[in-house]
Amino acid sequence: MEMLGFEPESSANFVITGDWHINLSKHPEWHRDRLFKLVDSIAKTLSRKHNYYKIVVLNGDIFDRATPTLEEIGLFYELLTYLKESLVDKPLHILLLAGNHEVLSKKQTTFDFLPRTAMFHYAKCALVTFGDTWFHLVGHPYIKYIEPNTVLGKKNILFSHYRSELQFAAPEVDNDIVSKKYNLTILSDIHYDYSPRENIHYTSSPFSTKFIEVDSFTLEPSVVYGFYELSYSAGKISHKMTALDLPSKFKCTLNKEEEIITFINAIREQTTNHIYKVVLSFTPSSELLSQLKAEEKIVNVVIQDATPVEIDTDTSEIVDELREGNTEGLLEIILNNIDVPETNKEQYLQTLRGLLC
Ligand SMILES: [Mn+2]
Repeated sequence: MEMLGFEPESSANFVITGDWHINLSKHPEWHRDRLFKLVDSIAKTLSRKHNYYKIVVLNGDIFDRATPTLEEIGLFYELLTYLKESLVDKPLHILLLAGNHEVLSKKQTTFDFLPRTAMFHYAKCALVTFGDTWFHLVGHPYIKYIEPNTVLGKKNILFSHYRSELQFAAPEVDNDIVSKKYNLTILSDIHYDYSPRENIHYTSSPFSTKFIEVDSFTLEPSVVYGFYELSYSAGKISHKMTALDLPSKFKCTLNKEEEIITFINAIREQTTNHIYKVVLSFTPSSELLSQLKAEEKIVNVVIQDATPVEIDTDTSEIVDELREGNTEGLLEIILNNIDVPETNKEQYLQTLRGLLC
C-alpha cells in the first residue's frame, strides 16, 4: 500500500465525485459543456472554503469505457487543467481511483496507461494521513483488500468504488464489515444518493448518464445528482451531499395529444440544458410530431407500439430471471447464448455488470 502524508496540523476540504462516465460518442459538445460546468462547480465550492488543502477525489468511473478514445482522454486532461487553473491560490491535490468501468484486466486499469503528470495522483490502493485520521483510497480492482487495511487506534475513512446491496444484485463488499471497520465510507458506483448504512454514503453521479424517466409535468428526477463534500479540521470531520442541477438526459412519457404543447412549453422554460427522449403511448398528428422533433432539447421521439410483445418459449427462461430480479442469472444466460471463450468470461461478466449500474 502506498502512503501519502500531509502536514499533521493541517486542515483540508475534500470534494469526492465519481461516475462521470465520459463518453463523447453521442452529443459530444453537450457532454463537454456539462463536464466543464461540473468542474466549475467543484472549483467554486472549494474556493469558498478556508481549510489549507483542497483535495478532489475522482472516485472511479470517470471514463465510461476502459479504452476511451483519444478525444475523451484529451478532454479528461483539459478538465483537470481547468480545475487546477481555477484554484491556483491553495495547494490542490487531485487523487484518482479506478472504477469498474476502468478495469482492463485483473491487474490493469485505464489509468495505468495514461501519462503520469503532476496534475493528478493515481491511487490504486493508498493511504492518505492527516494526524489521527487515515483516509483509505481503494480502487475497484483492489476492493478485496478493503478489510485488512484499516488501522486500529486511528479514525479510518474509506473512499472506494463498488456496488452495495441492491434489490437485484449481491453486494461486492460486505457493508456490515465496512461499517464497523471504517468510521465513514464514501462510495461511488450507484448513480443516486443512497446510504446503505448510517456511515456509508454514495456520492451519486453529477448528472444522469442515461435517459432516466422524469415526471412529464414537474420534469423533476426522483434522484439527487451531485457530489460529496467533506471537511477535515483539527481531527473534526463533517460531510454532506451537494446537489447539482447540471444538464442531464431525461425520458418523458406522454399519454395524450394535449400533453405535447404543455411539455414543449415546460422544457423551453427550463434554464438548465437537459436533453429529452420523448415516448408517446399513442400516434400523434403529423403536425404535433414534427413540432416535437423540431425542439432543440428533444433528441429522440419514440412512438410506442401498443401491441403487447409475444414471448416465445426460447426467451421464457430470461423472463423467469427478470421476474425473480436475478441479474446474475440473466447475465449467465446472455453469456451462454453468445460466443465467449471460457477464459474471457469473467471480463465479459464485469463489463455486463458495469452496463447495468
Ligand atoms: Mn461503477
